[in-house]
Amino acid sequence: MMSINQIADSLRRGERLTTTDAIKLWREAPLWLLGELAVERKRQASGDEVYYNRNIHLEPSNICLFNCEFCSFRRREGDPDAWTMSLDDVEARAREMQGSDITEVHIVGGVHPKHDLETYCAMIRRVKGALPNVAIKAYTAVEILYMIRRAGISIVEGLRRLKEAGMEAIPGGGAEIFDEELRAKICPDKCSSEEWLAVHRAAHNMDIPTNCTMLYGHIETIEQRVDHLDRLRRLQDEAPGFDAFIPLKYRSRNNRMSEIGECSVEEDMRMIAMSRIFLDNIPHIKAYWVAYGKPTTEMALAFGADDIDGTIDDSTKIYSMAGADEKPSMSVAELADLVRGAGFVPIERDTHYRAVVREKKGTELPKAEPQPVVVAPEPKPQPQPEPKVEPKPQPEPKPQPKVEQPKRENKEKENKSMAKTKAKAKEGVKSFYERHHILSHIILIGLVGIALIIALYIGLKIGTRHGNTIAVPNYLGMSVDDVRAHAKREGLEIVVRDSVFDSDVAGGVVVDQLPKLSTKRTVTVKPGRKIYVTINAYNRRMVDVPYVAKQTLRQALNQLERAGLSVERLNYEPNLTSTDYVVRQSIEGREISPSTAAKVPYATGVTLGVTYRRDEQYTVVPRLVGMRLSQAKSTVWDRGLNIKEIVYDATVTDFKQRREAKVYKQSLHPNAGAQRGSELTLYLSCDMELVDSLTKISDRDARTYEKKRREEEAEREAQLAKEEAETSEE
Ligand code: V47
Repeated sequence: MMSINQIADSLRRGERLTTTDAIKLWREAPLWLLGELAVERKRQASGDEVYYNRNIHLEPSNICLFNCEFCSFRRREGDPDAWTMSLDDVEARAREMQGSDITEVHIVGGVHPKHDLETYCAMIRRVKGALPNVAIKAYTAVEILYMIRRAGISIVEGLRRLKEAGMEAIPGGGAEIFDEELRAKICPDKCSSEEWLAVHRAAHNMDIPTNCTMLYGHIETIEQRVDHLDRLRRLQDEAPGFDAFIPLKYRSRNNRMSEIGECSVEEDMRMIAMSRIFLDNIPHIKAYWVAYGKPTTEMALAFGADDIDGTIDDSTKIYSMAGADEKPSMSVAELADLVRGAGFVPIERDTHYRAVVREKKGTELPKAEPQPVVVAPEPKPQPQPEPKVEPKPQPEPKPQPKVEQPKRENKEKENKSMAKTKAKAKEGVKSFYERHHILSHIILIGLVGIALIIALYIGLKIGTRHGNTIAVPNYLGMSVDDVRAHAKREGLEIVVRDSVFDSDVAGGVVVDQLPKLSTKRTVTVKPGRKIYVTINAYNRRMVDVPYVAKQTLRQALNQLERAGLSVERLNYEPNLTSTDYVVRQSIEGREISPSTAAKVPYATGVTLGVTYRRDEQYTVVPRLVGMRLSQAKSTVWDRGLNIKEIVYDATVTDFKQRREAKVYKQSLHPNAGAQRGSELTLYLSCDMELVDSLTKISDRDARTYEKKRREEEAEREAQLAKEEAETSEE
């Protein structure tokens, strides 16, 4: 086992922390070392910047079907302090924020027994209607699973409907702690860890960004914390889409775990630092100021956090009910001061971590790397009442203590004499230029020449191997043996740091590398430097096969998705009573019965025997253009269709690109009618301009074929009616 110093050195070299080393580091490393390592990683990810946003939370109800031990927020229906907002209340709250500068509404509440998917979608639509320029980050995976189960649809279909309603991102709540035994103790009713991860995986595959959390500081062990972080890191490797991780400190007031008390601030700092160090693939670590309070949040920035959440405007009760500060609210000036106090540069961000630049309002231009987003102020309500605009927050002038006065006078004198000296120098340069006109030009040309030579030299040094650096080669798609041989010739060392499994990629092929290559510049390293690669595994993880027959196709698909299996083929057979009912299931020709205990490799395809009624033999082809493959596949099966072939164009050359590629063409027209069980071919590309342009064409296609299908349906119905009439005559 490595010593703490060896682990620290490996982290400084940019290596990934293993779970064993993480446990050791968490337990044994001095706090200062964790801070140093975490901040080093934070600086690599986000430099000097620390993010905040202008947001409110909307908690539509505190009535919840689930009864978690740690929750101080939950009430039962009929409790005197239970509340439920109607859709009108939700809209009214959103309207209150018109004319404000918020960029995000975070909606989360209890799992209400009377709310269904439609209610949840309607809430989003009401908020979006009132605040069209604001992003909606809505519903935890726990709420989402509840609503889609109730609707009897797949995760993908549920997310599609929420996205269509206006949901732009998913918050990280409900993860609690993934360890199954502990989860059963503190939140036995909640969805399983696998289910929580399945919702976020599906969201990432549909381009919906999400956050993730962990509830810590109660009865969990360090091993259970590391296991939790490890499951998040693995999911992010497999299907990237987490924007931020938020460690949530357990607050102990008014709940059934109160006697445990709360963990120390040192524990908080170790938690923040270890999250930053371990989660090397999640860009942001958020110290949620509402949960921590301001002083601890400021300290968290010295331990690797780079986000503190937002203005909140006294809109969440989850933490105040559990013992954190009452009425959480911070002005922009206070948030920015907190960040500056810790020595970092405050940047206002939107939900997608783009720097916000405000029109007209004269806010300074932030220097963040991500492309700034220009935010127009939300439209004012009609008819216009007195706008309830918060006075524009100004950095509060710090009161000047009296003893400081003489110092200030000295400073003013100093400034005046500096200004005089500068003016004199300017004067001198001006008169020299006037007196020696030609000489000045020669000097200027000389200086420009020297600057050019220096720039050329630096350029050559970076672009070639002059000097002592090597341009990092692109190893993606090569076999690890070839990579090793090439690296040896180049004077580099290859370390396999992880493996993943993709059935379409040969075993041993490199699917990721660190340092990563950049599209903007050549990445160089010193000779002898280690290049860390992730390879495609030779063998797949084995998973249990669930018995999915004797239920609807949607339910069966849902169960297969959760088990990590896919569909090989849907075989339709006529039936007198039902359509889309699964009657049998097999894998590689082997029939599966309720008593079969089979384990198969992850992502194996299952063949399902599905029924159709004669009058329902046609289904509607979905519009797939613009979707990633995983989303397109679930949508196709959900409509009772099969996939014949998947064709990638020349822009897709490796494993990662296959995950990112989107459908640009489908062999059956969207909205056309097709016999259940029909096959279609999907064409995918990473050329997003092509995908975007064909999405528009596909929209037009969809309208045309909708009309055609309706005509065909009418014809078929008439034909059936005729046939029925003929048979009854006979
Ligand atoms: O899942 C409930 C936690 C979470 C307590 O995604 C408690 O940006 C401590 O997830 N002590 C909901 N924590 C809040 C949440 C969140 C908050 C801010 C930002 C984001 C984001 C997400 O609150 C729950 C649960 O883990 N929680 N009770 C308690 N007594």
